[in-house]
Amino acid sequence: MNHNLHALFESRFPLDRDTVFLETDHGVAVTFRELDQATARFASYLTGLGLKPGDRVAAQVEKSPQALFLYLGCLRAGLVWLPLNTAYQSAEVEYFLGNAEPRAVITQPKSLAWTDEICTRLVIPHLLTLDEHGQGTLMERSAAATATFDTAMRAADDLAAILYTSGTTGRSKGAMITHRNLASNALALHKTWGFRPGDVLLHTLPLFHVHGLFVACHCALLNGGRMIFHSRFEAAAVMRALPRATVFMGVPTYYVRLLADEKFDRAHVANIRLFISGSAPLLTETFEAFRERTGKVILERYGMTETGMITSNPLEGERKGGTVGPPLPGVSVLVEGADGAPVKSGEIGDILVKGDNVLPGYWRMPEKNAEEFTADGYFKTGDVGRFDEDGYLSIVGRSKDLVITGGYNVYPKEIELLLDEMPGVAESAVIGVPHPDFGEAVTAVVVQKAGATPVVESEVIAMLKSKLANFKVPKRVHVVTDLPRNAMGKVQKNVLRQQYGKA
Ligand code: MCA
Ligand code: AMP
Repeated sequence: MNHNLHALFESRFPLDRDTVFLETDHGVAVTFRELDQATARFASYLTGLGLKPGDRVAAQVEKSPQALFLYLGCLRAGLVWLPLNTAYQSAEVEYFLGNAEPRAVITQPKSLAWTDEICTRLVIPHLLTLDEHGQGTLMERSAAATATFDTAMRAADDLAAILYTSGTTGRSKGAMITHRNLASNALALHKTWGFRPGDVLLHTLPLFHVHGLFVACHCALLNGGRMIFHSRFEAAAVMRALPRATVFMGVPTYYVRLLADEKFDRAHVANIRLFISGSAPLLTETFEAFRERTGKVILERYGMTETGMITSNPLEGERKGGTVGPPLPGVSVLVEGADGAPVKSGEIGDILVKGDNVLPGYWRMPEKNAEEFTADGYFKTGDVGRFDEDGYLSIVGRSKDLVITGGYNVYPKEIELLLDEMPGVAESAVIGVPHPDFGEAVTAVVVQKAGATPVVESEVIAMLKSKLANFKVPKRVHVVTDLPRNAMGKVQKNVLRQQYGKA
């Protein structure tokens, strides 16, 4: 049997290949026949360049149907997909490319010059472009490639993708994701969320992270059904498209922004059978406000890049606000105390996960694998939670130092390392503070070095903007004379959060 995830998708394609798979916000429709041909062309072209199954293909491209087809073409050819957020700057990208050693890189025309320099330094043989309209050298050169392709044989444990996640040490790790991981999770979600013929998914998430790429697209592909594909989330455009959709997925900020528009009401959502939220905590007040305004109960689920989706509130039965529901079928979740034993329901502990959805490990980081898994193969999520008496999980905190802003993860250490190198900065602490739109906002507190050049907020922000993806840049920088510490000398970030939480 071929365990290539693409073979599973193909088995679910509708018999009538003229069925529409995707329509864009510009009204372009793509049928399953066109999808099949586009992915075959990419697979033929890339294998024609000499790329072999297991080789990595990195892509830092804006969302477009072609970007999705490129991902699927890579799957089809057995290549390993390495998606990169378009907000990443050159230093961040150089680290990822140096670590993953892709054989081909696809970038945006506007990033070509600096990406070319990186590829030359790292001796990466193939560099192509793809812009937000689905144009570029990739399209030009692959246009003549064969539009048929025999999907490459893959074992279940072969790699399908590598996704970089930042770490608490400030160093990013490549999460290795296998065909088994993706297939098991996609099948569990498709079933749990009751995808059915005729469903239309309104897709507004970015394509370079798990939520938009795996959770959303895989459900639509398994359903052999239609997606309305918006290049980005924009509340007014979503409100216009909702009446033609049946399912919508988003991060909590999307729901906050929809509610912020007074015109958003029951008429917009009448056709929607399921609103799903994840990637960050959905505030109970947002959950309640959405129910009140629309009559619809958002289904919240919980997942991670390393594990795919872990739990989900039910389709049928009660969806409890403030919880992320019970474990998905095939996923085992433990909440453990400090002694390593599971705690009773109602008690708080560390969340551990095991199942076919869980990554086999980090790319070329065996030491991380030893740290992040227990002896019996459970992955340590770094999230802290509790089960209620009905088996619903609530996330009550994180043992990892992480800020989630608008659904994007920011590891404070990465920013603190850069701040500490600045002239005039003695030390720093980066925290998340409540933010009405992004849930949490990144905030920096820096200690002025005595007698050194004064630290100026706007200059700190400008420096960070030149080095980091924009969503990681602190919205505020507070300059202080010292940081609060506990008896062990550890910075008390909880005290800082209280102090600067209202900024
Ligand atoms: C943009 N900005 C942000 C964020 N996004 N600041 C903080 N947090 C953010 N998330 C800033 C930019 O730096 C810029 O600031 C200004 O906002 C405008 O940028 P723009 O790109 O125009 O913003 P936007 O289009 O309004 O984007 C906001 C957004 C977007 C729509 C909420 O961030 C988004 O789509 N987030 C979804 C993230 C996602 O897909 N997460 C899933 C990860 P300046 O002008 O100063 O530069 S997967 C995952 O977490 C797991 C597996 C799971 O469970 O799903
Ligand atoms: P990522 O590294 O982008 O995969 O983000 C994974 C992290 O997002 C998890 O470890 C959680 O901390 C957080 N997360 C995802 N979904 C939820 C949710 N529904 N509620 C709270 N936190 C969530």
